[in-house]
Amino acid sequence: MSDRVKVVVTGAAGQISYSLIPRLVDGTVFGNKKVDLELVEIPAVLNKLEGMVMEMEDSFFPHMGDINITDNFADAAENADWFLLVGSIPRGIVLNGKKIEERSDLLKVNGGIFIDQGKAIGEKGKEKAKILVVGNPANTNALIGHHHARNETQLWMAMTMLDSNRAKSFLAKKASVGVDEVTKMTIWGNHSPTMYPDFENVLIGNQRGADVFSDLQWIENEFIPGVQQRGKAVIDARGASSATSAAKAALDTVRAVEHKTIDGDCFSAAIVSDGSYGIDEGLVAGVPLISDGQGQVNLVRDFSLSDFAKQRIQISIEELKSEKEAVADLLD
Ligand code: NAX
Repeated sequence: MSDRVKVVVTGAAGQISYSLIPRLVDGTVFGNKKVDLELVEIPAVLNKLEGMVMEMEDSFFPHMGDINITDNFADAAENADWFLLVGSIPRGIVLNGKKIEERSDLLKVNGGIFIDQGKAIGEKGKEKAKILVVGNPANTNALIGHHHARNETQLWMAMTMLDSNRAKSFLAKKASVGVDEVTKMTIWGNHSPTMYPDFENVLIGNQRGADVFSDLQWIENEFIPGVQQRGKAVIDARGASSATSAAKAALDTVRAVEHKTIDGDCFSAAIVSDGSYGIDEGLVAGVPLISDGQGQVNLVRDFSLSDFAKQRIQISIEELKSEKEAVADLLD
């Protein structure tokens, strides 16, 4: 196994990346490997990345390998093992004289970025490279990227770990246990307010959530909407979207893939559906996953879903289907 790992991060001058990048080289994610970093940004903010590189050099990270900044994604993709696609165009920005406000415009503008990035990853990224899409709309961006990559050895994921971590925190408080006692958490569907946090299959210690959480009023009126709307609550309170917790979630996802999943646990990310659990084949939807720690990630296939869960998941799947329709012209 190589003693180096090459990681490409887009949106590298953004607020999530500011928390994320230093922690990629602190030795906790990739162990003893040297981490080569390719930091990608749009030309207008490349100079900000020069400051980032200086800070990285000034931080004394023994695990940091080469660090390069570029606005050329295709060059950065060459032989990369991991792609953390954080970069995206936010809602509200004016592009070519038009304000990007509608979700359909947002889908198209960001989807467009993922055509070229997908092609470059498929052609130039390593066989079995791992791709984590963080930039929103994450699931549909991943759908577009995967479609254009045309490389089935690679694993495309969209991030639902932040939602999963949030859900664990809500459930731990309710059950009066530490967050470390909450395992086997899955976010089903889209990373959007339709996501479904699975309180029934989760484990609190050794007990199934379905046996622990009998207060269904709380589940329906506080837990599910609380997790679904947490991103907005953070924006309302902080005046900016989640950054530290989003960076931690991206690191948790990389760690979950790189290390063998503990028996009986799983982790949450959205991957391309093979039709299991009634999720339309080809959609990128949140599901329970396990890793063998050797680069192979598998779907956990034996979750039982109540009618309530199935109905909630279907709402999110319908949303993913409509997002796919909205970007149909980007999928040729
Ligand atoms: P910022 O606006 O701070 O940073 C985004 C960066 O991306 C900017 O520096 C921009 O120049 C860059 N960028 C835009 N187009 C690019 C391209 N084609 N190539 C390379 N870089 C490009 O946003 P930040 O707060 O860091 O959030 C980044 C994305 O994460 C947003 O789309 C956000 O909605 C999304 N999130 C996703 C989460 C998830 O759980 N999946 C949670 C957190 C976050 O909201």
